[in-house]
Amino acid sequence: MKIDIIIAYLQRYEFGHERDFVPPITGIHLAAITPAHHTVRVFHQQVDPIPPDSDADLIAISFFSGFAIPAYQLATEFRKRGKVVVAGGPHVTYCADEALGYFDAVVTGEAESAWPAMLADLEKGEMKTIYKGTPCDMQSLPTPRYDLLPNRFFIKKVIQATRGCPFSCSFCTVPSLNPGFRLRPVADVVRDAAYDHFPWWWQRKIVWFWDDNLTIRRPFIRELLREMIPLKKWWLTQASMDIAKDPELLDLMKASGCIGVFLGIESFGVESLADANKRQNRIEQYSVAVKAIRKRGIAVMAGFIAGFDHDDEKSIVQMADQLMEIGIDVPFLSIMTPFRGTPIYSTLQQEGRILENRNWNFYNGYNVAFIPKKISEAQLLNAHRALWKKSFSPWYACRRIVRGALTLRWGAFLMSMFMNGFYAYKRVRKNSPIDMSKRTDLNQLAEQLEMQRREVVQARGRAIRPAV
Ligand code: B12
Ligand code: SF4
Repeated sequence: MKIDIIIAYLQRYEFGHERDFVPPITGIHLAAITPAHHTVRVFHQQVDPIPPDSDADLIAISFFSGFAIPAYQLATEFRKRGKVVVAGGPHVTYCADEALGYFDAVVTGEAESAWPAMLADLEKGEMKTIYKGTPCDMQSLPTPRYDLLPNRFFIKKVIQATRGCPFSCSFCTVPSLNPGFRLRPVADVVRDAAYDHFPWWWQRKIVWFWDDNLTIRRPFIRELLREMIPLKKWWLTQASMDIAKDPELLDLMKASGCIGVFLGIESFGVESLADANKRQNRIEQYSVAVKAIRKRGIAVMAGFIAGFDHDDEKSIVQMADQLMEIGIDVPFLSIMTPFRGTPIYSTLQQEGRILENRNWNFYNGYNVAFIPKKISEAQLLNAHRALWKKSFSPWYACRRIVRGALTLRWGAFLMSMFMNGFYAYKRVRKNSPIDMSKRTDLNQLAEQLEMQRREVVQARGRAIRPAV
C-alpha cells in the first residue's frame, strides 16, 4: 500500500507560519516500523504542504490535543475524497470515541505492534475500528527514517532512548501514556546517534533526545554516555533536577558532548509545586542545581507553568525575574492545560472547572481551558502574556546571551543565543502566542467541522472498506 503519514499542526503565534526547528520523531519512527512492502511518505503540516489529491491508499494522522481541529479538518477532507483515514497519538489515546467520528480507525497507546496489525487487517479488508497498543519492550527498534524529513527542519537527528517516567506530575500524561520506564539497548541508540547522512554539519553534529526523562536509570545512562564520547556529538535532552546532585554523571554528560538539558521546574511556589505533585523539585535547590549543570558549560532550558491553584497574577509575572536569578538560559513558558488522561483533568472536571466552551484550539499550552482558582481566566491569560513579554524582552534575552557567552561551552552558547534571539525577535515584532478567544476564524472552523463530519459520516457511513 501507499501510506501518507501526516503530523498535524496549528501555528501557536500571532502571525507567520510558525514552526519548530526540531522535528517530531513520531512520523519518521512510524515510517520506520511500517512493514517494508509498503511505500511511506511523511508530511509535517508545520512545514510541508499536504497534498489534497494524494494517491495514497491510507492516510495516517498523528496529533496532540491542541492540533486536533486541523487533524479533524484534514481527515474530513480526505474522507470526502474517499480515502481511508486513521489516527493515533496522545489525543486519540484519551479521546478515541471522539476521534472515531472523524477517522475510519484509531490506534490508542503505543503503536509498535498495533500499527503493523492494523495494516495487515486493512490489506485483508478486515480493519477494525480500535487497535489498543501495548507498551513496547523497546528492543530492536529501527533507526527513524531520517531520509523522509524535509530539509526545512534545522535540526534533524531526533532520537528516543527510553520511554516513560517514574514521577507522576499532576498535569502530565506520560505516566499513563507510556507506563513504566523502558530502555532501548545502548548499541541501538548509539547506532542512531551515529547516523550521519545529513547535508549540514550541525545536522550531523546535534543529537536531540526526545525522551520523557532520559537520565532516570543511572547505570544505563552512564553506559550510553560512555559509548557516545567517541562520536563527538553535541546532544540535548529532558531530565530531572536530581542530576545536579550527581557530579560524576554531570562530568560524563559534559565529556559526551551534552550542550543542553531541559528541566521541568514549573513553579517557584511551594504550594504550586504541591498542586503539580512535583515532589522531586526543591525550590531552595534551584540555584545550586542550575549552577552545577552550568558549571559544566551545559545550558539549562526550563519549563514553567502558570495557572496552578495557588498562582496569582503577581506570582506568575515575577517568574520572569526569578528564572533570571537562578540562571536559566532558555525559558519555556506555558499555561496549565488540563489534558485528558492527567490527574489535574480529573480534579478540575470533578470540581466543574473545565471550560466546556473551549475547543481543542485552546489546548496548545498557551491558552486557558479551565477556571483558575484565585484569578479569572482573563487574568491568567494576561499574566502569562506579561510573563512571556518580560522574559523575552531584548534586555532579558541579551543578559542571558551575554551570560551564556561568558560561561557556556561553544555549542551550548550557540543554542542559547539562537533561541533567545529568536524569541526576543518574536517579542519585538509582537508575535506573541495567539489568544484563541480572538481567533474567530479558527473557532468557526471548529464549528463548521462538526457539520462537515456529519455529512461525511452520512455519505460514507462508518463501514471500512479494503484499501487495495
Ligand atoms: C518530545 C516531546 C515534545 C517535543 C517534540 C514535539 C513534537 N511535535 O513531537 C517538544 C519539546 C517540542 C514538545 C513540545 C510540546 N509538547 Co510535547 N512531548 C514530547 C514527549 C516527551 C515525547 C513524544 C515523543 O516523541 N515520543 C516518541 C514517539 C515515537 O512516540 P509518540 O509520539 O508517543 O507516538 C507513539 C504513539 O503515540 C503512536 N502514535 C502517535 N501518532 C500516531 C499516529 C498513527 C496513525 C498511529 C497508528 C500511531 C501513532 O505511535 C508511536 C509509537 O508508539 C511527549 C510525552 C510522551 N511520552 O508522549 C510530550 C507530549 C506529547 N507533549 C505534550 C505537549 C502538551 C506539548 C506542548 C503543547 C507543550 C507546551 N506547553 O508548549 C508542545 C507542543 C509543541 C509542538 N510544536 O508540537 C503532551 C501532549 C498531550 C496531549 N494530549 O496533547 C505530551 C504527551 C506530554 C504531556 N504533557 O502529557 N513536546
Ligand atoms: S517528571 Fe516530566 S515526564 Fe515525568 S511525570 Fe513529571 S512532567 Fe511528566
